Amino acid sequence: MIKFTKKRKIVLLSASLLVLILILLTSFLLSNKGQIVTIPKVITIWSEQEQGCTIIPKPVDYKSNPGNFTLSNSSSIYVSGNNSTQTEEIDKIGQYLADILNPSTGYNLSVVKSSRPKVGSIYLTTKNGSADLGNEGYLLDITSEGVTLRAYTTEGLFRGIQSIRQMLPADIEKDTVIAGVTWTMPCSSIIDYPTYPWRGMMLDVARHFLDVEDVKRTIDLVAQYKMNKFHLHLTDDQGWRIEIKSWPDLTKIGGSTEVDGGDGGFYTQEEYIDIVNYAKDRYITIIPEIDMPGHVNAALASYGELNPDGLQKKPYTGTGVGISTLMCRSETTYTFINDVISELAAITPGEYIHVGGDEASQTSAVDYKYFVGRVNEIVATYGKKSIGWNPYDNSDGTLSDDLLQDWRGKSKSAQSKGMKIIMSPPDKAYIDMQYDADTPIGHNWAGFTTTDEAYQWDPTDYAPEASIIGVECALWTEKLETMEDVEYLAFPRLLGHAEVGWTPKDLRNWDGYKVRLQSHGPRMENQGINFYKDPVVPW
Ligand code: TNX
Repeated sequence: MIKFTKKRKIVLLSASLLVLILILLTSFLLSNKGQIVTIPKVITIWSEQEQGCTIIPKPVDYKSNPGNFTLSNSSSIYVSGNNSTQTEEIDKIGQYLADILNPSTGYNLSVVKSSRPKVGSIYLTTKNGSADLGNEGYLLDITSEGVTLRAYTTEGLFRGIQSIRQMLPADIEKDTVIAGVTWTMPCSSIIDYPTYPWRGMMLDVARHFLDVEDVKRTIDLVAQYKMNKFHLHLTDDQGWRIEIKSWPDLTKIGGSTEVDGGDGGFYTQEEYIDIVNYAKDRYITIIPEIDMPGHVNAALASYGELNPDGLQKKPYTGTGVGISTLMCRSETTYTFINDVISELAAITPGEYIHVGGDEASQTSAVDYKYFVGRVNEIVATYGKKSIGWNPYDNSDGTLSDDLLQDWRGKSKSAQSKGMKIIMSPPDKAYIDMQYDADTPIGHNWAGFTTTDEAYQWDPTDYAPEASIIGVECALWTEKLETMEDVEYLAFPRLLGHAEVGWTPKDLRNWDGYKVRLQSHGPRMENQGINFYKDPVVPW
């Protein structure tokens, strides 16, 4: 047996300790490689042409490096959070990504819960994700060895996987196996986070009804451009589309028709919950809207007691606006609203309920202000905050933590109350406007809106930056009926609105954007999107 002197023992012990420390340090550094990044506070202007980036919305920072990463049949998607609940959440995001990548590659990429990704894999993690990234920011590092997506929250990872998918060849968006494609992504490092926390689309399902499947498809389509709010305009003169169990005729009568007298339709509460959950899995909040005190003929047609003469109105299938009002001084009206809001709030996890408030030309100004105050009290009773279209902000009942959805611009009341504003200027963001005189579908009361016009605007053109919470494009459906029509009007303009909400103003310019948009043509085609090939883009 070898005997050590005391001195030798100490030397040996310190040497092993040193080796241990070295091993621990190297493995720590290795497991964290690529994460020592300072999030820039000052935006550096970079050009997509120089860097070869085609992502929409344009990331805050993008550096291209030599080489490519290639996805292969032996790649996996590794997922790891800071605790087991988070890892489960990231597992679902990994699965969402696998479901996009597997059909076209023909691979069977599996999701592995581990923080030790094998070479050649994609790694999604919140470990060491800096809080400076905010809830939706992410870091994406692509080397020939692997792809690392890091974020502070799981939401940031969901936004980040949209960039991963856009960096793969456009064929990735097909739903059948495409042979002969090398599935590469350019080596690069991306630092990205949104400018505004509210980036949404509104869909009017009242003028023409769209079923659950159409709504889900639209949610999927907008999720890929990192939008996070989906606003459902659920009621209007022509239709009531959400089941209210205590007032069943709202859907039985009010939901039975639509513009031009079609069959209409409505969502049961179970279907609505299904939509809410579907959106939630895509980190999108549903914003339900009950439009009042105007735009209520469908309710007036369903219940006589909501009318001054006690008689039900006739269903309305025209396209006029400003034709109806609730009785603002009748307690029956507030009992009705209380029941509607209480049922809707119970199935709406988001913090906001939109209460409309637009074009109430049958309501006197005094009654309108009184009405908004009463409605806001009801909304608050159920733990929600309200949103309204102008002139909703003019009422004393509108409070600083309510939101104005601004379709007028330069709203003084909202600003003086310190309310935040969702910007929806009709000549830019009403995507039911015709593109030009030759395009067959849409309104043109706010003018024609070509794809470049829909892109070249900024919310700060209408209000100071501090008042703005974000951007929403609105698709009203008086003039459209089918999902094909929805896609034709929304695409490609919606991509521009997604970028206006996400990308800093100083990084945006039409010349760079139109080239990126062009490269999205095949992606939209592969998803079967019926988009308008606006001649302003070199498709
Ligand atoms: C205005 S602006 C409306 C809607 C119409 C739309 C058609 C606003 C809040 N309301 O009632 O559907 O124009 O473009």
